[in-house]
Amino acid sequence: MLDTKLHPIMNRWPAQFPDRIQLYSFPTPNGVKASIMLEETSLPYEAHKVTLSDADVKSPEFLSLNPNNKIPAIIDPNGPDGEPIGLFESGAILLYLAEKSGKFIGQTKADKHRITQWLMFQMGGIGPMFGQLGFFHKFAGSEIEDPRPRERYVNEAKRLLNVLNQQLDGQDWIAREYSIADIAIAPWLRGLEFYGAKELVGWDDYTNVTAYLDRFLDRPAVQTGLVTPSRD
Ligand SMILES: N[C@@H](CCC(=O)N[C@@H](CS)C(=O)NCC(=O)O)C(=O)O
Repeated sequence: MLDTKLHPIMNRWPAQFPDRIQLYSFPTPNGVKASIMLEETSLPYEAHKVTLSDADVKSPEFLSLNPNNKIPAIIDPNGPDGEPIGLFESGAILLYLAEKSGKFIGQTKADKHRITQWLMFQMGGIGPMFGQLGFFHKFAGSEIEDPRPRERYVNEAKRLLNVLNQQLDGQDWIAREYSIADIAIAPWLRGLEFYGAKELVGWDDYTNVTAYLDRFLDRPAVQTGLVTPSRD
């Protein structure tokens, strides 16, 4: 194992336990995917708070790990072949931790591909579309007079919720058994509340989805992951 103290990010966010997975994150829908997965797998880790301010995500130390200036990111000091590995993009982190732990990625190759399919559905669909909905409904975009951008993302969010609602008919989890697809999707459903957009998308009509989110939030690992690292 290489000396992880050599990574520049550790000058700004020092590791107390350099033999553990280092998580650089903030409790947002993308950030908590990594902390929930680490909690669910019981892999030893140390969490560092990296806020969304430019002073953190655009600092040279953070950019040395993720040139795309976004949380979450990890360093595993004991990666493939015992060598350290740094990773960003929450979907890549979930796949990596699933492979490392052998958990939440299904039992068969076919399961694995179905779970990956729903993970990508979140990464390419729910995440970007709900994120834009938040921008045009709650944040700076809400001041734009042209109603079309907001309408577009409201309609797209509804369409995606409908796809989820159908998929969850008669099953508890998105790819039947609990998996990284759920760890990716459910935090974004909770995000609709933060955006004040639940009524706007007709949340209560998606009864399979609302029950699914409650089921997810009941899990102890999820409850811990949602507040890791602490915002304080
Ligand atoms: N596709 C990326 C998106 C990550 C992302 O958008 N992170 C946001 C917080 S949820 C962020 O760090 N924003 C800071 C910025 O854009 O400056 C992933 O899934 O990891």
